[in-house]
Amino acid sequence: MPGLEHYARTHPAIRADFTIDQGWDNYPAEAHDTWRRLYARMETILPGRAAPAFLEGLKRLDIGHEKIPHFERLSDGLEALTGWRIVAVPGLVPDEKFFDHLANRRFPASNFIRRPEQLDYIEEPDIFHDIFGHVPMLAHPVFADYMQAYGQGGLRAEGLGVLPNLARLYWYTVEFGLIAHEGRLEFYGSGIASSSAESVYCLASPSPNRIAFDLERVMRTRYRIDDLQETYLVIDSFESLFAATYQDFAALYERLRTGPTYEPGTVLAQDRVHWRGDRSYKPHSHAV
Ligand code: HBI
Ligand code: FE
Repeated sequence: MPGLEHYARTHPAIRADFTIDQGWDNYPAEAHDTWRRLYARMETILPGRAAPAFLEGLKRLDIGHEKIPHFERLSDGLEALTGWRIVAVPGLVPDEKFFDHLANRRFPASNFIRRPEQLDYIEEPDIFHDIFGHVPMLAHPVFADYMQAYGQGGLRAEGLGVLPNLARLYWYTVEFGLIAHEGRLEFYGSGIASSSAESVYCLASPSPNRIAFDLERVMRTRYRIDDLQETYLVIDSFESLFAATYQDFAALYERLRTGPTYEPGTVLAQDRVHWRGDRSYKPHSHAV
């Protein structure tokens, strides 16, 4: 994770909490054009696939099709709904800074956008992932509380050696979560909602497993950061997700000190399986 000194070379005005000014006036026309193309592409894919909560958030926030959104303006609308604001950061920030922002209902969003030749894939979260992917769900009252609780839990977990476990919870819910809704699956995860390939694959492909969410199970399951997922975890509702995770994790962390860690594609006898993947898609990378 880059430190303050690293970012200070390119962002001399970076603050101790790793925030910077968004610098909206400095985006070249090409940057707005990349936003417009990414937005237009996702817009045709979302109906019938994205959870109503996501679509509702997108609609209520008026994120903007044509130009990169202005964080202050967008934050005013978001704050009126759930009390969250968006702050600009230059990229990934250290875990404890990230958790501190979330615990205070501030979502750190990268201020840069991918280059035109990176339309389909980027390593680091850019403004399209952070804003289009994450912010609609922050307009949902229960999900907004879940995100804050995750930040508070992260701060408490510092130094306990369990951050990899906690990061898996974030990955399989906030980033790549599916939800069962009226007998069908839909997605709410930001990594899905900001990817034209994964937003189709996650629901339509026979390849990945789709397994009911279980807290200890997810904390024991590795994930891939640079490929389509082999397993998606399915929640029944945002209320049940919040209820399952709003507890003191001390006893759970104690259990996690021993016992198995599962590879991303594993299906267990105890799993409630919505769909058992045929594993026809072969991932080309390793899991973390
Ligand atoms: N920083 N900007 C940014 N965005 C993230 O999603 C992020 C981060 N720092 C740490 C982090 N995520 C994860 O490692 C935590 O969920 C543990
Ligand atoms: Fe993300």
